[in-house]
Amino acid sequence: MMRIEHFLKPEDLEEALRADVAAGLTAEPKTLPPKWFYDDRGSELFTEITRLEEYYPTRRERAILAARAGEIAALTGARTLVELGAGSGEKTRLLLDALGAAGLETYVPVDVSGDYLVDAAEKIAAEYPGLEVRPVAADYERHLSLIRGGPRELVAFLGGTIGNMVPEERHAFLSAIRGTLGPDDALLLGADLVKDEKRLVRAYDDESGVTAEFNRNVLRVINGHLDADFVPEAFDHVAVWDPENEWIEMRLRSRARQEARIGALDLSVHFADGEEMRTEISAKFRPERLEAELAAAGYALAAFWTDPEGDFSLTLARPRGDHDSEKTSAGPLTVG
Ligand code: AVJ
Repeated sequence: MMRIEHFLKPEDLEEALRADVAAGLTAEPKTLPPKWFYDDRGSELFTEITRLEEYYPTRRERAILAARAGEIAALTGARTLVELGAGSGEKTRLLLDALGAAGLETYVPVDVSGDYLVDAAEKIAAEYPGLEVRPVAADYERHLSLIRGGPRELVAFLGGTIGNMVPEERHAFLSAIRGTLGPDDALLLGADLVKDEKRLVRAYDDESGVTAEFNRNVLRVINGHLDADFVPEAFDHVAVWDPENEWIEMRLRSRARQEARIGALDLSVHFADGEEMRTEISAKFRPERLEAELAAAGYALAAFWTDPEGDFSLTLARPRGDHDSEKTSAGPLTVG
């Protein structure tokens, strides 16, 4: 059995869910954070999304990694790979193959879901004999400083999940990662790019309705864990492009006037007919903005890659030494 390091116990997760749901459902407008989509069913639905014709990000990021993994290995000489939000199996393997050939010693997958993490880590350990696999169950937004990396560390945050954060959260998160990095370490960041609105909306509102089910799944998670009685089918899936913030917003729109009871919180929530509740933002970036945000968080770009279509980006960033912080003109950071 693989040993797993736990900074997050199942009770902590339940507690975080309660707090998020209590705050989000009593706010005006109501919101729910996207991290609660991913129970077993939600993770399966997300995997299904990644295979949809409309959902390009996973395929594009995989193509960039396939083309650039060798360069990433050469540029970083990484001996430790820390993957935040691990589990993107095939993409991980592309990295492990290239980094492994160049001297990678340790792989530290970090994820909130312990069960899933152990399964994935055991598979990888079996496929890469000689690689030390050290899974960590943690909330990377809260436990970053507790995660032990190693020398010549590469921290990978892939998939475009950075887009789930609002600008202030991104800044805090990128700065916190920066705080854990030594001069020989690096960050590998996957981020989706601004593009034609139609394609963006289609990617989050697919023909077959998989994303709609994924969106409604947050209500099932709340039902299951907080003794709630949401009727998921009583909410419509909505995906809209917000041109000001340059993010896709997913919402659940109540199909009628209705009440939901959340037993574990002793809370009843009223929804008006047509009321919309935000469940996710997925921000899209322009390269200049990404660079500016990274600079503001204390990084210098080592490489910036996109797929041939320019749909998705992969950035390799290094900590910027204090001495050159003044001469970097990061440009205005667009926050808010
Ligand atoms: C896993 C956060 C990168 O924002 O594109 C997919 C999640 N939401 N379809 C994204 C998601 C709707 C996805 N991330």
